[in-house]
Amino acid sequence: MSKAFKRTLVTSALPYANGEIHLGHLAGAYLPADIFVRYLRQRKEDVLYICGSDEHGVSILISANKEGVTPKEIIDRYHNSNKMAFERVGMSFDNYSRTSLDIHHETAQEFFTEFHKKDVLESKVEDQLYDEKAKMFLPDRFVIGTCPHCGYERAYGDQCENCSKYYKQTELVNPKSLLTDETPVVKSGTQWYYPLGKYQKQLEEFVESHKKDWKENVYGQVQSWLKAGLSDRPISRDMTWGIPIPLPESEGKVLYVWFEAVLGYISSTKEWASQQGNPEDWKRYWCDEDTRYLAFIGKDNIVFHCVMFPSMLMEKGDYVLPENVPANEFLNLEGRKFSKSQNWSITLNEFLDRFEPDPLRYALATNMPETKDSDFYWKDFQARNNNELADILGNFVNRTLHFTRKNFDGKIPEATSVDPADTAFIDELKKEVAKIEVSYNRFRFREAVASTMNLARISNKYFNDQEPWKALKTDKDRCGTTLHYCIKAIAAMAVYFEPVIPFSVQKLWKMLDLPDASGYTWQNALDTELPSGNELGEMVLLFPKIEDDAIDAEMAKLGGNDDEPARDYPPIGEQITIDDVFKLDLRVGTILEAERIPKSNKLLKIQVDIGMEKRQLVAGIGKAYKPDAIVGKQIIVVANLKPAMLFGVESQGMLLAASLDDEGPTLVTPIEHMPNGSTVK
Ligand code: B3M
Ligand code: ZN
Repeated sequence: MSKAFKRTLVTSALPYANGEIHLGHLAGAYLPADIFVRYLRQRKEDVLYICGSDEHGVSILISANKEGVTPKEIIDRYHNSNKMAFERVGMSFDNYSRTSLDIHHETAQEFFTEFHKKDVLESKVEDQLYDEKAKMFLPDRFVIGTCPHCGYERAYGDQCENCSKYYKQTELVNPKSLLTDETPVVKSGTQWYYPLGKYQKQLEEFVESHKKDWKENVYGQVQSWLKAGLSDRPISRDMTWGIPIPLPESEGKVLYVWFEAVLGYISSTKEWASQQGNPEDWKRYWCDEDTRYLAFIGKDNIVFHCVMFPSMLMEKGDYVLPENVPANEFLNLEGRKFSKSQNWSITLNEFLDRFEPDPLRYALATNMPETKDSDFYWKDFQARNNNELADILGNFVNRTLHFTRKNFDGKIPEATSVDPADTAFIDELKKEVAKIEVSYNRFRFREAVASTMNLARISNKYFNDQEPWKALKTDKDRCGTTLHYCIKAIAAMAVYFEPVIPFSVQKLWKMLDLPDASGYTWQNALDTELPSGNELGEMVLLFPKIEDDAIDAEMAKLGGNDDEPARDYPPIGEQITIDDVFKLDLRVGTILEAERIPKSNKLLKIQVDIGMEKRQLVAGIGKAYKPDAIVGKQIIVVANLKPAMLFGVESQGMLLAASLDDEGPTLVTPIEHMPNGSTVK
């Protein structure tokens, strides 16, 4: 890092208060931030960690509609349960706020009003999607359709969850209202627009200045945005749930959730400052160039944090911009996306009802989706606990303290017979600590945590090499010295492991019962003198083994139906006659070749033999199938479909595939092998 900052402000994305936090969320924007914050606190740096619930937006309204309750009921329920889950897993927020608070409404309205007064905002009459049955303009999340960029069929009105592109709702192909299932019409309406394009140059400079320190995925995504050119974005919506636009002529309109949610970081900091009895102190973090601001998020939020929010801060002036935006990729569960409706999920609260937080933190940290998507596997979780936390770290602590109790009256032995091996041991630990620092400073958490466990590996090796059980009989001073150094290593590890397993570290300090443990810092832990003769505290088992039964029970629950399956069945289509059915000419064909269409992770270009001829098809099955996996398979082709161009490639027909919710698509195939060209009726 080039600049020397005086303090660090860390934020984690504000989760929507319309669902429970699950392990995927935790691994994305929360655990890495918490580990980093705790690391800085161990270094005694000035750091503030801010988060809260995102309580507006259409997704909350949709949840409320589905359940037939008020949005307020939804946000209260999930705000409280997520706040509790975060506490249980040790998220050390200095403040966890909520965007429904007055302080946030005021902050967001202040930004809007100031922009409006400065004539930054433009009121425009634009085409929008209108639901004639519900008699309202449809906010973005109330519409789904096919993404104009990648062909994903459940893309929202403002952004595609598949390719992350951001577009106008009228660009959606085959839009459908989520309120009524009707096809909306295009109608003109008035909205407030934010001139994102105005900041193009400033944003380019800002992003370019971070080329070296931002993660590749973040820098790359922002670059492609900037290259495409930024345009005006509507920031008002016609609905009642949200922050009212503070203008008489805009009655009935609220601020677009993303315009205000990012400002939630600021209002949460204001709330914190008031609670501290120093209401103006938030400015120290937001309005002082000596602050380093780090925004931890998931990859689907990159554009809002790297483009939209910084431009708003630039326009407001006097605010710090994010110095880094370490966005993680996604975490899957046992090889599949988390899905509540398919019961392929585990919420954080459920998890913590059955297991301790530290093994979870450790297992997720070793396997974070840092540079690519990764998976949580139950067996891996068990192995990380049993084979690493218990067998490496737990074992070292246990053997050292047990030996000391048994042979030295439970008192820290004096180091009366120091040997080069002891100083070499400390040096080796210091070298590993230096590696951990480098990794943390580059936001490489997996690497940092692996090096942290090496401290316990190095310590076990030292214990084995020194063979204190032999020295006990021949040279008790030497034996005591070895134990002294082992206890010194444990105290230091309490510091270095704290960011990852804070609950166990509390227990460690109790077991050591050091009178002034608070004097330990990241920088001095291995140089701090141990008070020889001091009595150790009670021993406890740090990491009980997790049995196979417990893991098998969790795996058996996945995909099961003990909860009501909340499937989103598409409605049955309009009735047709047998003549309509016979209009379809369906043929059996064999896939000869398949390849991906560049820039689309969904579309495959497929060559099919349908007996009398070959056909080229473009099919949206690229997420479910690797091209190689389908070559040779027999499929069913709609052979008399008018050819169409998709992504610049001609598709001469269509193949049949089944899907429901986010399950599938799976190819429909004849159960016995049939000659190509056979008709299907
Ligand atoms: N609530 C989206 C999400 O939970 C959104 C983040 C807001 S950050 C200001 O993924
Ligand atoms: Zn897309």
